[in-house]
Amino acid sequence: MTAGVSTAQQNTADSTGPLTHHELIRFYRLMYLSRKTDDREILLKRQQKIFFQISCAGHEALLVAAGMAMRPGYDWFFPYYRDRALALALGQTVTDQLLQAVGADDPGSGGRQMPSHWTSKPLHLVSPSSATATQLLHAVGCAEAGRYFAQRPQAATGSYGEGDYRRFKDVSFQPDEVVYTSLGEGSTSQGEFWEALNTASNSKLPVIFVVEDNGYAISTPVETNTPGGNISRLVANFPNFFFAEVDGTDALASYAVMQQAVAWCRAGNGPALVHGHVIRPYSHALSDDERWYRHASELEADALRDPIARMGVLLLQQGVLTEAELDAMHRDIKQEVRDAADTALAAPLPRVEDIERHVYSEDLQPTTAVFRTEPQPRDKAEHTIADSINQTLREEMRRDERIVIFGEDVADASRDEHLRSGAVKGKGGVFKITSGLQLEFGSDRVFNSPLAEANITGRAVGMAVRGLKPVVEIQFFDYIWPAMHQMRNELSNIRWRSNGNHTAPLVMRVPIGGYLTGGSIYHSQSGESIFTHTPGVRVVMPSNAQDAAGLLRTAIRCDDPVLFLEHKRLYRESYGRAPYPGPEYAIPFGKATIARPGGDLTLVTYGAVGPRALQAAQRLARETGVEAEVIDLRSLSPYDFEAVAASVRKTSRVIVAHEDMRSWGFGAELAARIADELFHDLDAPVRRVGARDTFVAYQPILEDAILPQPDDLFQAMADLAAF
Ligand SMILES: Cc1ncc(C[n+]2csc(CCOP(=O)(O)OP(=O)(O)O)c2C)c(N)n1
Repeated sequence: MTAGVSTAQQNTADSTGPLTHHELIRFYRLMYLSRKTDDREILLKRQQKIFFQISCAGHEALLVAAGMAMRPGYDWFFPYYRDRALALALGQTVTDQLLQAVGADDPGSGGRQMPSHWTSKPLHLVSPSSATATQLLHAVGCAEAGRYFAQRPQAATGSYGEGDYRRFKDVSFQPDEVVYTSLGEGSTSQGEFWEALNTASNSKLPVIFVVEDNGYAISTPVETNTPGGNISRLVANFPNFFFAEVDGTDALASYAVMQQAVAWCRAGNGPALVHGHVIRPYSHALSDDERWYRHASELEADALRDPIARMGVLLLQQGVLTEAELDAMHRDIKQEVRDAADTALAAPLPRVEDIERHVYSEDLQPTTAVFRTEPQPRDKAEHTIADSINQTLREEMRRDERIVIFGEDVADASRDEHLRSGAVKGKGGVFKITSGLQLEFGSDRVFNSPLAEANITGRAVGMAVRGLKPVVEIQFFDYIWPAMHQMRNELSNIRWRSNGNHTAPLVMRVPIGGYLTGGSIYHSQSGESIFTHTPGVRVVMPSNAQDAAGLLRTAIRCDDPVLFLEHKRLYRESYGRAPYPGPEYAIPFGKATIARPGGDLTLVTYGAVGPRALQAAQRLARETGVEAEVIDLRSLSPYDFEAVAASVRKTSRVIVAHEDMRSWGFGAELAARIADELFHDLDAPVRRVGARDTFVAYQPILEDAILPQPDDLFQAMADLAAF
């Protein structure tokens, strides 16, 4: 089908529908439990016993409907902060919710997350961030992973050795699993909403998007976010979707559309979008007072639609409960919430000593000797970095069926019938690094993404949470910025914020750097220090073919997210060519190499400055007799301070040189640390060489002046030697 199906506008229901009396009572109970938990949190916040409150009030009917229509621990859930009632319906306890509110050592985050960040590993509630709409792409990636495992069940099983991330992922999947994700109507303005609909639609993925439309995004009304004021009208042309717009304060109507949406997705028809009109009786959060920007008449109209009051009346009218039974239930629930609050307030607090736990994997550290193997070249033929990366990807994909590769133009050809017939040769990336991989491994393992970097990164996070190993490509470092939000706020900290419950070990390969003669502003950028300044992500940058193979293998096999920076200028240079070191060759992260030994001064560098520094060091030795030791860090986070310190203790003089701008660059941190920790070993100030504090210009004479050249490095070393 090419157009989505839509249910009747504004579904309503006034009978008790398909639910039994028992289910109706459970439905109401969950709604009331959610509201009373919010009320208790508000009280606790006023008593300064918790530190933040944001409520589910007014959204309960839609969310209990979703929870009751889906299966915890079977389906997957990527909720947002309003979804308390969903979490309760799935089986999360009030105690767990209040443990998070008081900042106790709660099972979902260990005191790291604000309240309302619903997390439970057994229930498949995946730890959300506070950013609006990022979770939608994770849901898409999760659904892709579920489908992948269903089609390749053997990829999910297998026994693996000590140095293998796969030991830590329980890859369970269900052939008809469905993925839930939700957001407010304001958040549909985020690009990631549209990027998620794009892939869910194109790939007919079983994802239910629930738009909880309470008419406001903090103080901004719906028409400011959504042209025409109705998101259902805007999305209606996405193919393959089931669409439903419903009064989300009507419990039975909500349940009916949720059931239809789930059935649509389970049957493999494609995704669904349920747009529920709800109310927001408690302002945006406790720090907000909506009377500042909403008229009293609006609030009164909303109050008439309160979902709990509506369902209470329905239960009485239909004879499901008597008033006395309803009162008794209310009393029970209030007591349950009071007891849970007492338990939460008395619970142990997280330990300060544990702050740094779960920044990185504790199970498999890429810095350890597990990843140290000797090169075993099959022959002496020398290969470029480009060939070495392609070969490593190929061999790792042969070994591990969980690896998938995607990104812009990385496939040989999306229309693969022409590829298979040999009529077209295939692209395989703008730098041809992934050339031939789709042909060998198939279009479900190597495929093109839409032109959207957040889409690539967010989907990869969702896949990695489920146990796939995405090795994605960002086409140019210059265009990594749309992915930055996903990298900084999701990829880097999902392990930490969930206290180790959810992890996303994946690899992002990124061509970086200049010296291209004409690369200009948007094809020459560096900027590695922005990522080394982000905890939770490993950053490596090889400068020769052997290191590229060894570091990439460690990146793929380890249990942490890795940013793998590939210098474009070095891809096919004769410098750095090496025999291919074999299919098991790995290098631990955080180990530098001495590219040139010397006793008079130390130059620490990495990337494309490496060969320029060697050239300068040879000239220095020739012309002045000064022998510089050149250290290639290879790995930037973690980096090998021990190697730097050992060299500085020997030479007493050090320069840190890199291609990126000097100010605020990677060298600033390294120089500061050397000055701090090696002060007594130094005979001269710590010097830095880096690019000018501009962007890189197109005209070659400008590019040469902006980026550090061998002459600059020579001069800096000569000056330092003479100090
Ligand atoms: C990317 C991002 N920008 C801004 C914020 C701050 N913020 C938190 S909630 C919110 C409003 C969200 O409104 P809506 O999506 O309609 O959901 P609602 O809270 O109304 O349920 C904003 C702007 C954020 N969390 N994330």
